[in-house]
Amino acid sequence: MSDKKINPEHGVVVEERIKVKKPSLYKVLLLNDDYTPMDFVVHILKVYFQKDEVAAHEIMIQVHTQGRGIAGVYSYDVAESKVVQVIEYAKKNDYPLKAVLEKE
Ligand code: TYC
Repeated sequence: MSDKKINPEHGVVVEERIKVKKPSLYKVLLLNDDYTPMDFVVHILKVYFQKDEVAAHEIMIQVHTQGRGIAGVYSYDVAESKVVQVIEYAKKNDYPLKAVLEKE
């Protein structure tokens, strides 16, 4: 950002450059395991990551076959809270589903 001002003491235009950093983004990754049912992972993707049935199924299969997959990309606070909510919800249902953050 650049902000030009006339200095009233000497009438010279001075330019102040202010560095504005864009906030970093974080991926929420789901990790594969052998116990969490596929339907439960699809449900998680729909409820916590606003995916439709087709997208949720694609991501679930990606995790199942590749070991991990991107559920969504968010600011740090949102991503962190999604990870906590997903792990807690899975735990409540006795599934070992894991989610982690990764900086973009
Ligand atoms: N591998 C699991 C199964 O065969 C399905 C699964 C998919 C588990 C994605 C976790 O993040 C996951 N039931």
